[in-house]
Amino acid sequence: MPSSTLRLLLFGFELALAFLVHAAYGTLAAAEVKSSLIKRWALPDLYEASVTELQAGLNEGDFTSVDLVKAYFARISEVNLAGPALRAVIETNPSALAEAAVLDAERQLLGPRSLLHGIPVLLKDNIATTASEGMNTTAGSYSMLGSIVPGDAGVVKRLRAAGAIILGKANLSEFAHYRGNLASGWSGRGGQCTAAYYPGSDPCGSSAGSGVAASIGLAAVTLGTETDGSITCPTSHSNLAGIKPTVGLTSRAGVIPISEHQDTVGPLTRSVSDAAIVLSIIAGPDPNDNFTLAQPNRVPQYERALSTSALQGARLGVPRAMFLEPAYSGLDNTVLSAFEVALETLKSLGAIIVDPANIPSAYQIYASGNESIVNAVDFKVQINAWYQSLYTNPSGVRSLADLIAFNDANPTLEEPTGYTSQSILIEAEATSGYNATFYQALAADYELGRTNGIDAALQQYNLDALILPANGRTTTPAAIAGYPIVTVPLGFYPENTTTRSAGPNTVYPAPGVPFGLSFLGTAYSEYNLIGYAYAYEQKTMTRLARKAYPAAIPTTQLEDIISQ
Ligand SMILES: *[C@@H]1O[C@H](CO)[C@@H](O)[C@H](O)[C@H]1NC(C)=O
Ligand SMILES: *[C@@H]1O[C@H](CO)[C@@H](O)[C@H](O)[C@H]1NC(C)=O
Ligand SMILES: *[C@@H]1O[C@H](CO)[C@@H](O)[C@H](O)[C@H]1NC(C)=O
Ligand SMILES: *[C@@H]1O[C@H](CO)[C@@H](O)[C@H](O)[C@H]1NC(C)=O
Ligand SMILES: *[C@@H]1O[C@H](CO)[C@@H](O)[C@H](O)[C@H]1NC(C)=O
Ligand SMILES: CC(=O)N[C@H]1CO[C@H](CO)[C@@H](O)[C@@H]1O
Repeated sequence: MPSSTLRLLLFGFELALAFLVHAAYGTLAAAEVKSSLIKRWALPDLYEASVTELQAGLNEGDFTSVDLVKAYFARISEVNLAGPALRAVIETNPSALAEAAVLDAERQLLGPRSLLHGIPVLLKDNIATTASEGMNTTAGSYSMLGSIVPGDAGVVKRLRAAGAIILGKANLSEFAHYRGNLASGWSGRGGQCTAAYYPGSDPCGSSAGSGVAASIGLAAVTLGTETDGSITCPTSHSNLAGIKPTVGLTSRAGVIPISEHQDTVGPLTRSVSDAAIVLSIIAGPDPNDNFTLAQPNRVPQYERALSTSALQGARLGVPRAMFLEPAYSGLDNTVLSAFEVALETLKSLGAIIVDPANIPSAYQIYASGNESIVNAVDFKVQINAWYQSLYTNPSGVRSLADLIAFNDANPTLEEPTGYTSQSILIEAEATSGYNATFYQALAADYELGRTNGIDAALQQYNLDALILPANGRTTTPAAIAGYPIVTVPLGFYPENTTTRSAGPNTVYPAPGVPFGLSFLGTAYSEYNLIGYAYAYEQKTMTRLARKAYPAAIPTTQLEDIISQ
């Protein structure tokens, strides 16, 4: 029986019960029973609950943040190692319940600090939280287990100041997929994360656990990071809204790095509204990340961009030559035909579609080795600095060279069957710091991604944004440019899809698995991109067309916690 039918039946039953109580005990008792039953009927379903719904329930006193944390913990235990063993979460926060109680008390006295007051947030395990709170920060690697980081990441400081509760750490592709030729979503500490729309399906990475956790309501919202595809692709594979912000909009201080020229922190959520709320809070300058000091003066209130008419008159370009490039694997007929339908929908919402509107550098970007040079040199310099910055590290690892040796010395932890490669670490170790070759590669990337890339297409065709399917390697132009991407659900593979291997233990595509649509723009164009994505999302509501497979849907709801 669909849950909506069940709820209607229950509601009818509850009203009848209230009536009987009324007859037997008089008006007061009946009113009490009725109001408590109607409250329970009105509690948000944590599978889909939005930040504003949760915030309203907290303000109404329907439930507390302590209830929310308990409910999410229970949902995590149902599916993380038990049941479908999705392995989306590495650790939960042992201080979360105590923090929630303090924030509940503060709400009673003073009201909420922000829309995220008392809202549980899950962080990718490369985003630092102060060790005294009880959680590790490891990028999934045993080489950092028990290490003491200097403190909270810049984005975590902002979350805490807004009253958010850090619920735990999400699994990821180890080192944000900067380790070797490995399947997405695997880390030594977390094991193989799989997505919730088909058993054993590829969650994509590297923010794999953040995506899977958001998709089935293991937290209210989650944070991930992207260097090239790591928010966009898990957003796509988990039927979510995601924002990869401009490099420099959100602080990377306290984030285990790949490359300061490409890394960025952003939200993975069930709706564009939630993503906008989170971005408004985590964006802004941080003296500990000087890239953020170059951002425009004021962080916009991104919620204000949420208008269903945002696409009226917007000029959107289709960089179609990118689809023809063989390197863009993942753009099969299912995705491409859904994309064609999306173009018609966008037109019906008032957008002007310019097609084709090619990125002049598209072919050169895929032939170019510049991104690898920039990332390899940056990674070695920055990961060495990370290990050096740790107050203590029980593994004894203090450098990239130590890490490579540690992995080889601990094969059961870090090199189990099917997950042995560390080719990228070895390649990075072979680099020798910032020299002319590096700066030439960086300049070439900015030219390929910006001046002869995204900005060239935007200017040549007088566009507000570009649109692309989110699967495949469609993220690289924005990655090397440091430019933003906003992704929303586009469609699902049909039931008769033949599964293909995506790693030793994962498949993609598969019957019913989701894929997304991306809006790309120039630096700091998030406000407009959020508007376009929102208008499209509200028209299509694709996310609601399909749920996770039954075993991957946690059953614990707030009413189970409240009635205990
Ligand atoms: C890290 O994980 C270990 C082992 O699970 C645990 O004992 C410890 O409390 C965690 N936190 C820190 C900061 O080490
Ligand atoms: C950040 O500071 C470093 C030196 O500390 C400098 O090399 C770099 O250019 C600065 N970056 C920005 C974007 O200001
Ligand atoms: C970097 O990009 C430039 C411009 O496209 C190209 O000429 C050069 O060959 C690239 N370098 C590498 C190492 O691929
Ligand atoms: C810069 O270092 C790389 C190794 O990281 C090396 O291959 C390259 O030749 C060096 N370039 C110059 C100009 O020395
Ligand atoms: C899957 O079903 C659709 C109709 O729903 C059909 O057009 C398509 O050819 C089928 N594909 C395969 C691989 O059987
Ligand atoms: C919260 C949680 O379930 N964490 C688990 C993640 O996976 C590792 C490895 O299996 C377990 O040790 C953790 O308990």
